[in-house]
Amino acid sequence: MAVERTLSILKPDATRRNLTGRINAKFEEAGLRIIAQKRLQLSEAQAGAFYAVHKERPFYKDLVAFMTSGPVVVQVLEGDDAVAKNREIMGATNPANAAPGTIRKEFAESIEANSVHGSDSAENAATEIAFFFAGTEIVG
Ligand code: IDP
Ligand code: MG
Repeated sequence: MAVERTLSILKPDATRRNLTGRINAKFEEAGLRIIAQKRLQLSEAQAGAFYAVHKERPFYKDLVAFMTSGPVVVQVLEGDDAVAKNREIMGATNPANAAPGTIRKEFAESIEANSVHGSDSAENAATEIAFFFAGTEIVG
């Protein structure tokens, strides 16, 4: 297993309900280390650019509105197989399909307000990390 880094976002539904510590505990209990973290208010342009891959999807406009509806916490997680491990800890996109014990099963409000984002490949992780963090802000 290779040590990897992945980009994680605690979404506005999570910050609004004061869940940042409980969600971070899930990452740390699973062996992922939070090696960079900051709280941000995303602009419409930032959220739109971050989710540009979903531009043609029917939920894109609502997703951008949701992601700018309150603060987010962006993070870099590091550990063995971090990309896949984080997706496992997060659970399925739709909380109705998420496995017991996952973040989305325990905390998500809906398929849209599903508490966390996690990169879906090592390649996308590198792009997404660079979107939010300068190299000097990441301390492994
Ligand atoms: P992921 O976050 O599990 O990788 P994606 O398919 O990449 O899921 O979708 C990005 C985000 O868009 C989801 O986390 C969720 O917030 C939102 N989303 C995905 N599918 C839907 C949908 O069918 N309706 C509303 N929002 C959706
Ligand atoms: Mg995705």
